[in-house]
Amino acid sequence: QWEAAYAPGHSGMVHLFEWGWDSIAEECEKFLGPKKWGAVQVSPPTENRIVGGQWWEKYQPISYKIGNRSGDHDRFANMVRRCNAVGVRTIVDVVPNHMCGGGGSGTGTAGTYFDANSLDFPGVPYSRNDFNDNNCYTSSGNIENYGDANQVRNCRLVNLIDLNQGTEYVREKIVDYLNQFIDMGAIGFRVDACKHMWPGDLEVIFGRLKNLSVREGFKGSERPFIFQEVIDQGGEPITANEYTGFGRVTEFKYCMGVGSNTHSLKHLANIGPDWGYLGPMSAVVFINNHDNQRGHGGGGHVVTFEESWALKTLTTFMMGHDYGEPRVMSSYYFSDPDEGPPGWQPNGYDGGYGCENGWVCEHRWRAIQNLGMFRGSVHGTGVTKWTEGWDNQIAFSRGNKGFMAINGGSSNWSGSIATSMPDGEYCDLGQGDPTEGGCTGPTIRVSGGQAQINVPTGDSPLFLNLARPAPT
Ligand code: LAG
Repeated sequence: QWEAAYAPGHSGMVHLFEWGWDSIAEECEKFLGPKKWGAVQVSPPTENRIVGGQWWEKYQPISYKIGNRSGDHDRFANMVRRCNAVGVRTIVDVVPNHMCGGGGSGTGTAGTYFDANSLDFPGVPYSRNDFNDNNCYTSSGNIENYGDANQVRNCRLVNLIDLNQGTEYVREKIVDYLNQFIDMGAIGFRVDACKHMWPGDLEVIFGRLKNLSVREGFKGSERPFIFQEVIDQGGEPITANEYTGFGRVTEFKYCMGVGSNTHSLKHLANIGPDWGYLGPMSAVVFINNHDNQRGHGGGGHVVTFEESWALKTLTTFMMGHDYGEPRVMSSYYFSDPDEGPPGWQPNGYDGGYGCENGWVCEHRWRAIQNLGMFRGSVHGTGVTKWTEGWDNQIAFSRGNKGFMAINGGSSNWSGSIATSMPDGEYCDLGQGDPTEGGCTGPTIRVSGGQAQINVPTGDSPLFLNLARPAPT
């Protein structure tokens, strides 16, 4: 439940936030597969309440049927298959903490009726007894004080009707909800709002999930990869550590940690438990996520696509370093923090493949696109030969499999840098792609434990990584 079943040589998650299923399938085949990314994290696929087109509608479940503006059940299944076929796994964002916001009634994105006044969700079905209102003692019924763990877990989060995962019935429904994705060939889950659920309940639910699907090509012994969203930036009684016994947990402190060190990269050498963070096998790390890039979910200064130079530098570091399981955010431009994705349609939405018309597509940036390939090829090694230049420059090796140099300074960085790579001529994945005959970009020579590097300063390129020998 801690390791993602990536295809050999593939690594790293890309969150294709709000993309449609057809577009994701195409992106897997044309880009993410060839570039050897490990997995896509997709937005919640199940039926949601229709509010006004905001991105956060998808965090208001109406039933566990697959179907919303990203596409229907068959398109989703087709996407998972097409991505698996090119070595890219699917990680599903699931929302088991709650149903929709209280009040009103209507029909969800897959046509299912609900009544949020009487707490009736016939699509599952859930009714009044399945919810936590009777276990919450605040006057509003909402979470009022994050200093009280009981409230945080039993009361409503921003008025979202709170499920009681302590009951056998609700547990069963959630297990079925998640297992349907495993049957389709998904490898795991990003689990929303785990701080708001009791760890003991989650342990039971995750423990009952099926192993990955043999019919969809897995060995039959692999557990689903679980990572739980727990926003723990310190200062509250609930900590991320309570959740590490049954899956990984989002390490939100990492966003702030890297974000405040873009001008002192050398400080990042020992980022991880030494900084009071989760253990390396427990943490999922990221530079920003879909919430904190727009001022939701936590807060504090995080580096986003708006600071492209810093984002490239930090993403390179994150993917190159061995702490945590990394995720890259792929965004769309927005002016209103609530606004939905560009060009969304109520039904049969197609994400506008091509990374144009309002999509940022950080995962396609030159400096970022080959980082999955790099990480996939250094699997199983640790950081060696950490080296610092004088002007915010760092370099390190990943055993004898990879080397990375990041120039965050204002001058070019050139010379001989120590590496544990064997002698040879290597493709600089930051600027070029490996080909049959060599490399479409510059190559780097390693001899006698020294790499001859020249990393220019400026917006791009910022780094070299030498995962691949360039055959001559
Ligand atoms: C999370 N963490 O546990 C996310 O960090 C957070 O962003 C999610 O809220 C939350 N879980 C529920 O999945 C998001 C938006 C909220 C939005 C909510 C439900 O950040 O703004 O609330 O999803 O769609 C919206 C309105 C609220 C309203 C609520 C219910 O913004 O004002 O009370 O809907 O009607």
